Amino acid sequence: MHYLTKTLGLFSALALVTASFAQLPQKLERGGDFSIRIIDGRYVLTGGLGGSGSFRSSALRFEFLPNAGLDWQLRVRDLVNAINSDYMLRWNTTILPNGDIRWDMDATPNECTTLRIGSSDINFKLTRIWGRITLRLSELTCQADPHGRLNRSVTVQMDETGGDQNNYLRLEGYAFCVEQPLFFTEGNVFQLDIRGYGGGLPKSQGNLNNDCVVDDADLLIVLFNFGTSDAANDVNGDGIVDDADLLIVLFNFGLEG
Ligand SMILES: [Ca+2]
Ligand SMILES: [Ca+2]
Repeated sequence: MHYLTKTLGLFSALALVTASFAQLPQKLERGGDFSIRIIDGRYVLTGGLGGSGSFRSSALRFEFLPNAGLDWQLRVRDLVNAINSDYMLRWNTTILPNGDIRWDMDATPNECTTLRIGSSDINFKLTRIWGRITLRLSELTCQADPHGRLNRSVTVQMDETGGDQNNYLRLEGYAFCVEQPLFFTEGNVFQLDIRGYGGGLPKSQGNLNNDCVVDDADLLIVLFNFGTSDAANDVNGDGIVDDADLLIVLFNFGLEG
């Protein structure tokens, strides 16, 4: 009996350790979207077109794709401002054994678009673009998105980890859209410094007061507004606060974002 209790105790201890690793990616997914910014990086272009400089982005918001875990997508132009293409790039997720998130993207647009060099737009056939981002998740106290892009509080911070081997962006194509070796151009982005925010719980999960937990405070808000059409307190956004909203709060009761 004593032995059994000890064994069970060990199992629960292990389960707790596993849970703590799994928890942050799950929190991120429950949030539904995230904000991310490339604080700094370097790019080098070689071949048909040459050049180098800094590579940065403003903070942007992205939603996770429906029923696809932490996968997300963005347009080429959102990733590389200098390229005027709406081609969608999908980032596929791997959660590494240590809890880090790895996003991989590899696309072959084969599109004649433009690439801005200095102040001029040069025709450029983007044949392939690919990259990898590896982020370490850490827990934040519930607070407004420091990037100011998400309209709810966040609980997870993400920072790039693993150096250039695990954080890079590359592209290949042809200057002037002329598919000759002379015009073949390669782009390499490295020394990336990336910061992201996510987690928290959206209103749609029953967190009406934006405090990153579904609890009795949210329940009271639904009860006090029961039967009204107050959009701020309408969990499922169907125009009325009713038993459907109450059920969402009850079903998620105790959930922490
Ligand atoms: Ca709440
Ligand atoms: Ca409702």
